[in-house]
Amino acid sequence: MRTWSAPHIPDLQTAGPVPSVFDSRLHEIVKLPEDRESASLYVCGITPYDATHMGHAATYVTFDLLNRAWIDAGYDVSFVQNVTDVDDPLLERAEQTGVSWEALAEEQTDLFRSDMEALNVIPPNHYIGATESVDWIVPWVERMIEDGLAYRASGYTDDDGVEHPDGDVYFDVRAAADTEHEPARWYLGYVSNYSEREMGPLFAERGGDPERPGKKDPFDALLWRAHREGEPSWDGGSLGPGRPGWHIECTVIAERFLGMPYTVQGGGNDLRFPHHEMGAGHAYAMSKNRMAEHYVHTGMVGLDGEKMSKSKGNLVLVSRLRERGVDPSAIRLAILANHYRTDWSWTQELLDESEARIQAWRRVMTADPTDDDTRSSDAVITAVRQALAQDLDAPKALHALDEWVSQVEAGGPAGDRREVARVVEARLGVTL
Ligand code: 5CA
Ligand code: ZN
Repeated sequence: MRTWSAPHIPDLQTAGPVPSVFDSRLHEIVKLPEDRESASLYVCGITPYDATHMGHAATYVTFDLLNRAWIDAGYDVSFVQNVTDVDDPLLERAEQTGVSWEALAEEQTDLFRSDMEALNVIPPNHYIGATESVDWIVPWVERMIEDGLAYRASGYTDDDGVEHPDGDVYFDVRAAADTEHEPARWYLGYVSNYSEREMGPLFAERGGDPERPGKKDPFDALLWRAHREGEPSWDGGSLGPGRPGWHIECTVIAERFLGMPYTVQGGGNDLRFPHHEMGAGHAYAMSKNRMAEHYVHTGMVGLDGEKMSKSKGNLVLVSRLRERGVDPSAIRLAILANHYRTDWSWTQELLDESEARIQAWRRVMTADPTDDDTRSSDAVITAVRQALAQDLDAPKALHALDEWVSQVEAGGPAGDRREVARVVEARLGVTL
């Protein structure tokens, strides 16, 4: 798929530190990449309806900070993202609103691209739709069936009397668990560390179908959905016509463009289970390898204290703010004012503070240089880089810059203002 245009990233005079980030699987902060000259990143993309809300934006800005940290440290970064352009929630929304699912996906993906561009998010090297990946997915699912790691379930009649055909294919979570390696490369709970008691309700809430008759285990995840009347479908070879399940889409796209294991799998906390759990299980079934070396997850963004979600309808859309004339740099700064691992809420006050901040920064950072003594600017540049290298601590970086700005406004030494501005643009992605 088409991506979006890349922002300008100024070249800095020296290289930045290698970042350390909290791995939510290991539950500790680790330096990454380990022992490599390049880094690879897969960030789960949107399901294109109701995009881009502030939660999405915060998640993509977070991984953009990681990408920028790697670039600053001198790494080559391979970055891949998907678009879930066919899945149940998209089809349901299209039906409710009376538009075709293709048109809805295209319109929302376009909006997402323009929002990412406005927010200075570096585009992925490969931006791949689920609908583009079906031909790559089918052979993997066929092989999982041959290897005894997936099975075809029989049809059934649901509670509403709707008949479902034979041929849905499920991933066998018990058969697929790794018993060959020490430490194991996958088992149910490997990524999320959740107990099965915790997984139960999350699986049902987040697209799983624990009650579906004919499954070997309630946690078995859908790999291929046999064609139903009125649903889009693709040629599935020996699987028959149908469409892919959600998790296998990301696994196959990541495997194809990054190989396994790649450095970081990223997304919001809501993807820890089942999505990243099952994706890692599919990856092990396909390749006997781990999917990713590290898992990084962002906190959930709400509105005025409530979880922001499509179902609640309390969405703050980046495009709406932009239409109202809000400066995208202020939106980005509002996101950066919160640590990516905390859950936080969007408020008007946060936006007001961010608008005041960008104005103060512009006053100081774009003024003419006044002194050659660069101790003051060197110190703030080091503080910004160190804060971001220590678990992407953007609030700490913002605080260091605010202090420097106040001191300069109070008549203190500025040093090389232009280099500070370049660091702000390169590392925080904020246009001055
Ligand atoms: N298409 C799948 C991933 S393959 C999906 O989850 N799409 S999404 O549109 O629902 O979400 C896109 C990304 O935004 C995911 O990484 C998700 O974890 C993140 N996200 C969704 N809601 C929020 C929120 N309220 N706060 C923070 N991140 C969120
Ligand atoms: Zn995904």
